[in-house]
Amino acid sequence: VNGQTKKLFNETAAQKQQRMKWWTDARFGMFIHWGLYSLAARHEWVKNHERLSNEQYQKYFDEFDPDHFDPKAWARKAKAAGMKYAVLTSKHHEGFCLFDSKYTDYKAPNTQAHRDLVREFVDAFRAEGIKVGFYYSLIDWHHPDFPIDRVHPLRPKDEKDSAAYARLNKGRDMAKYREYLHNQVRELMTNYGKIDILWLDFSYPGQFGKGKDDWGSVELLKMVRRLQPGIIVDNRADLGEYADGADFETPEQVKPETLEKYRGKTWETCQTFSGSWGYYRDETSWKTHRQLLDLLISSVSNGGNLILNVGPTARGEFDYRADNALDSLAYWMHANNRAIYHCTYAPETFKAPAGTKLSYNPDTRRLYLFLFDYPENGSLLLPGYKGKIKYAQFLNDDSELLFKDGDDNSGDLTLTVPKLKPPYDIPVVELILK
Ligand code: H79
Repeated sequence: VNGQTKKLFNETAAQKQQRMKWWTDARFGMFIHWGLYSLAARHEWVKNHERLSNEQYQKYFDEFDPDHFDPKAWARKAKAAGMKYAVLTSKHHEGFCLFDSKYTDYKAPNTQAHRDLVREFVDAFRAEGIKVGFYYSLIDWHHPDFPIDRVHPLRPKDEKDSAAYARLNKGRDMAKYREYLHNQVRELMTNYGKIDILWLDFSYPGQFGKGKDDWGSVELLKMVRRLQPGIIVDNRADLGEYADGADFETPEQVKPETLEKYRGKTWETCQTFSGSWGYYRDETSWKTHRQLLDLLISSVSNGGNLILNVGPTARGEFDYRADNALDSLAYWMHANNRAIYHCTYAPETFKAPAGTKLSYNPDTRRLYLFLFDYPENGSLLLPGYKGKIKYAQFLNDDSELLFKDGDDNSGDLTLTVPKLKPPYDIPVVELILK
């Protein structure tokens, strides 16, 4: 508030950059939202939206039976799509734990699954060489000590009535919940080997809200980094003056055009296929292949990551729409991932012509031109590129593209492209700088 910031960890900027290098290079990850809400199949906030009590929600715990759960298949699909890390909801706001916690009975081992599903996720993804992370909800709509606030399913009808909150919260003790949350995060950071990412969600400080003093965020972060020194942690625990102790910003479900303002920061946009994070059977708002590609390309070309979410079904598999979307991304990434990994925004001098976006690999000094609109007339004018390009090719087949520096003083370069568009929704041209 007073603009003063304090250091939470003894780490230089260069050391932090080193710790995060694999992640900033990766650019593309998979989010997985899976829990009891997958049975309701109408949004992971169903308990909140429909103001359901624990008793009303109990049927999902009783019926949870993920007989098709096959995390190796999930991991293969993530890998094929070019995703380098995966983050699973160990516990979402509903409070149900996919892992075996000794601090609760509200967990997968006590359902018809009869086992720790987080452990199987970790083993399967690690085996495919994919980094693993845990999403852990700070919010808990099941725990008896979690005080009812303005975001709780059991919030009073008049959401500003402080007397009503006081009545509802008799017997609820935030200190006890805080201890529970710290205990569970300690379990997650202790029992599953090396964990690469922790994704805490989320804070809403202010009246009838919750923030860093409720979560004990500063102590929590210290514990996490002590147990997992290499871990990367998101920015949603509300660290206040210690905000520098968080590793990345988390623009959620934002439009690709808004990502330019994050240049120079460390960030990851989290996005869904259809709007909801949990499996939502009847949702019809699925993004097209082109929209998904735009999210990935817009992230990289503004120096950030994309974590794209899958909401598996209650039986534990990806539904056909998620499979189809991932297959299309796999096809595109197989041919074009050199424009994604280790790439960022292009140096100032290179502007993306209309209908294109640009990324840049600073190590190989190669520019990537994403052709959102394929040039109809067989050529593309690149303003200011004159004299700067050594070689040009399509990325999907390394086939040469001819180009010519302009002979006037405009600084233009003209790239020739074939009539036949390569079989990719958005083809990529690789420009090797002199
Ligand atoms: O796990 C996924 C979502 O379920 C969760 N984050 C992703 C990764 C999420 N859903 N919504 N949100 C985060 C933001 C919610 C904001 C609101 Fe509010 C809750 C708007 C109104 C109620 C914050 C709290 C602003 C006012 C109160």
